Amino acid sequence: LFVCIDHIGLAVPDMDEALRLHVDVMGWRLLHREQNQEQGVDEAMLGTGAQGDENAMIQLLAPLSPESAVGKFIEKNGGRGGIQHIAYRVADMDAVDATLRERGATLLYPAPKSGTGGARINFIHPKSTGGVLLEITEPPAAPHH
Ligand code: MC0
Repeated sequence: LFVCIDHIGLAVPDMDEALRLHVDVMGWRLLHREQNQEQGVDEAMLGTGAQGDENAMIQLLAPLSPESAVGKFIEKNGGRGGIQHIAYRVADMDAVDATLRERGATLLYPAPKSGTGGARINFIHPKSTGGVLLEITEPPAAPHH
């Protein structure tokens, strides 16, 4: 079903501080910035591999409001950040969506929504994955560059 791990989503209370840590200290490259109002996030995508050949990405997610999914996650986590989701890349969202439903997974949205860089995204509820929020993402034809 899945092509690879597309990215790991880290909830961060403070985007500037998180960028200093991950870019200035860790040395990852900033690939993409975006605000997604529907998801309630300010997002920074970081490259972890050689230029243009990412070995999965790291996605920093700062909440746009306390009521957003990431805002609630941070609140429940005592105000600290943490791993909010893991995103599996798929090549054919509609086929994978149908297969997952057939196999009993609980998808959050009836139809895919808009994600980073124009990706099509959906989520599998943590209650049907053993406690981890899983995103499935079909990147646009020319992702992130
Ligand atoms: C909640 N739970 C989690 C969790 N969030 N478990 C693992 N990872 C998470 N991130 C657990 C709670 O602890 C609770 O377990 C149960 O799920 C239900 O929690 P809840 O508090 O009732 O539910 P909510 O209101 O926190 O909602 C959880 C839900 C929400 C997954 C439905 O976070 C959601 O809609 N997520 C999808 C959207 C999203 O995450 N957007 C941000 C990334 P107990 O055992 O206490 O019942 S946007 C993004 O990533 C885009 C930009 C992209 O990549 O392209």
